[in-house]
Amino acid sequence: MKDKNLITIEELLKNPEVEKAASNINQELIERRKYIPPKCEVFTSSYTVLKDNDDFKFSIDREARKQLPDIINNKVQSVVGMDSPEESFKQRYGKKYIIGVVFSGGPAPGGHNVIAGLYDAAKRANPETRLFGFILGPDGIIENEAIEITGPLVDSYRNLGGFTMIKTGRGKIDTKEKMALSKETCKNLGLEALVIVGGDDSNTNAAFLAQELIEDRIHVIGVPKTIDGDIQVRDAEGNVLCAMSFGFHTAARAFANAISNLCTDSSSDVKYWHICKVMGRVASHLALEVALQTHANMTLIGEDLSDYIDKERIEKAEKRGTVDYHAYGMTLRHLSRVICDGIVRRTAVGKNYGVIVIPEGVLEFINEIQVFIIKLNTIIAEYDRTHDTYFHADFPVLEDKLEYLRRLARFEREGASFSIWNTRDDDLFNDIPDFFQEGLLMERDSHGNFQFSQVETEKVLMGLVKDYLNILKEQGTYKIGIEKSYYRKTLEKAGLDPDYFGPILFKNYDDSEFFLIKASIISAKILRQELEKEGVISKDEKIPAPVEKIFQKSVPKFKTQIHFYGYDGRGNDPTRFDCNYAYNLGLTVFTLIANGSTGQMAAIMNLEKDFSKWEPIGIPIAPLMHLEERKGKLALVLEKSLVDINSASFRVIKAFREKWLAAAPGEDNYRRPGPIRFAGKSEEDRPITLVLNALDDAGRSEQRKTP
Ligand code: FBP
Repeated sequence: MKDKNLITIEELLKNPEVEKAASNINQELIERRKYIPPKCEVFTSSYTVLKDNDDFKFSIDREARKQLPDIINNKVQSVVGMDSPEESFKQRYGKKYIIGVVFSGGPAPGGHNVIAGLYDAAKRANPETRLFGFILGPDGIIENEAIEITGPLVDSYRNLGGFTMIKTGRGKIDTKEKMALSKETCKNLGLEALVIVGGDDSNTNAAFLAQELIEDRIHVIGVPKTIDGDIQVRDAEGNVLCAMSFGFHTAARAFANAISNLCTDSSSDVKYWHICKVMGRVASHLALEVALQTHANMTLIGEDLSDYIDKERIEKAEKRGTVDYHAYGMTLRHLSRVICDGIVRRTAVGKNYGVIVIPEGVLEFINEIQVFIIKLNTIIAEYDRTHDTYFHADFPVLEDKLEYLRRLARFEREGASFSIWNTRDDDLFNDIPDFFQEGLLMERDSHGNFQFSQVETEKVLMGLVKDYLNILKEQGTYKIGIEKSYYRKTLEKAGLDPDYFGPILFKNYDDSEFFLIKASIISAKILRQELEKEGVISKDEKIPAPVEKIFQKSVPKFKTQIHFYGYDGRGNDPTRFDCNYAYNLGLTVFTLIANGSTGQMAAIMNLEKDFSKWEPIGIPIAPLMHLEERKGKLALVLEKSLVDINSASFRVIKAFREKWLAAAPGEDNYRRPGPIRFAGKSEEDRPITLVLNALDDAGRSEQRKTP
């Protein structure tokens, strides 16, 4: 029925409240755009120069020396402020530059501020300087798709998340043809410098481009970005040059806020286990930071699992006089047992709920899966190479791919050809669920990396957990603990004596706060038999209602809610830490360009300290490169930094594991990081991992000082 008193749509749309709601501009956006990040002390000088810093040494790979001869001897460069340099320097610094910038790989909060910092520094040195942004990542360079980055464009993206301004892509300039096209683009635009904002693979690419473009005097500068936090640079002596890439803090804080909310919900509703997969393609840095931020009940750290040694198995094998190679590293099955153990222990004290954090890349650290990944990477790359075609195009559906693998195993068995895929591999592979087979056979990214974000890791793991919990339930060891006071109240209310029934029902009818029904009583039928045996009831009598109620209450249901935290946090607006960090990286980039550097990566040292101690530097990329297997071949790449299980941050979460599991009567120990707060003073100003790991570094440098 139409209500005559309703305001007309025309009037409604003119209402200021409606206009406000329909506008894309809200107060948060206005505040963010207005914010001017502080500059590191050196950038307040009129000019910034670079000084080679010989304190840092690298152990250089022979292949890197061969392939990157013109940039391999680059040094770490410190940025120094200067107000009145020589006239020739002033001329070079203040000349009109044409600079290109590109985002490469996954978005990371803070990227727009790198551009803003670079833009501000470049325009300050010479307002005539022009900045071009390549669209959709490295493909934009290859195809010469660029836009000019203007003041209003920069202003509209200051302190905002994403890489929306010029987009990004995972393209790679990895062939002679692509390299030639990229060179042509740079020359056509008259670029003096190209800035690549990317992860380990993109900075690897930056080094090769720097080498290639040196003869054309086009300088290439890298900027370390990735939410994964796996670009951490140390010199040969372990001195930290880059402790963390920008974007990590924001993503971790966004994930932590959402996961902390689940901790709150879960401990209120007390019926769900929330399984939270968090991004980080391989390294578990994000999961580690989330653990520190939230104190979730269980957090798996991939690097810890691969380091696992089953001492019991080793001892047993030693007694037999043999070696048990399966005792090294954790298997998927064993991992599911570890998770079940935590679940069963919490449930025994009445907490059949909780939050489990699983790093996206956890499977990389599980022996048997890693073997599959490596073998399949090699098989796919080998196929593409020898057939000069494309495996995924030739075998579009799973069944075709499996048939190809079966063929390889058969050839191997019949001795027709040598293959790394044998019958045992094939049998094991056929034992895993379809969706997981599909995941493992999925297309690799342009850098040859396995795309963990596309695999339902949590589904694989939780499938095993569910199966094992069912077994434990049948064995009577997975039970909900019954609170003593609740038990007594329930029986007394019905006029039954709790002390009479207690020893019949429970295996621990003593001083415990939570009682556990005996393992043998796994059904109402067995309960009735038990009561009959004890002479409590006769054959025709019913189980007393309060006793049945207590039994039913002890039967657990394992209910899960699955979540994936990745793209959401990656798209979050940056924390103040990332805003300031990325902006100063942009300022550093301009210093590197204006001082004629190439093959360097902009970085800031002392990020864990107060802002006044931040030190902008240039890090040489080539000396950091080493050989790694990619697409079945050895390739020079920047090494990914994994979680160090001896680091302070890991040792801290290990020390608190039991406390945060909270498998004891009483409250959980959750921490509430809250949402990212751009304004106000209550926001944590830097990642906790960064601060904790620096405690180790402070210790190490003290040790170095002591003779
Ligand atoms: P970068 O290393 O390029 O920064 O990307 C990291 C990441 O966000 C990973 O955490 C994740 O595994 C992957 O990207 C997802 O890739 P895609 O965006 O292609 O789905």
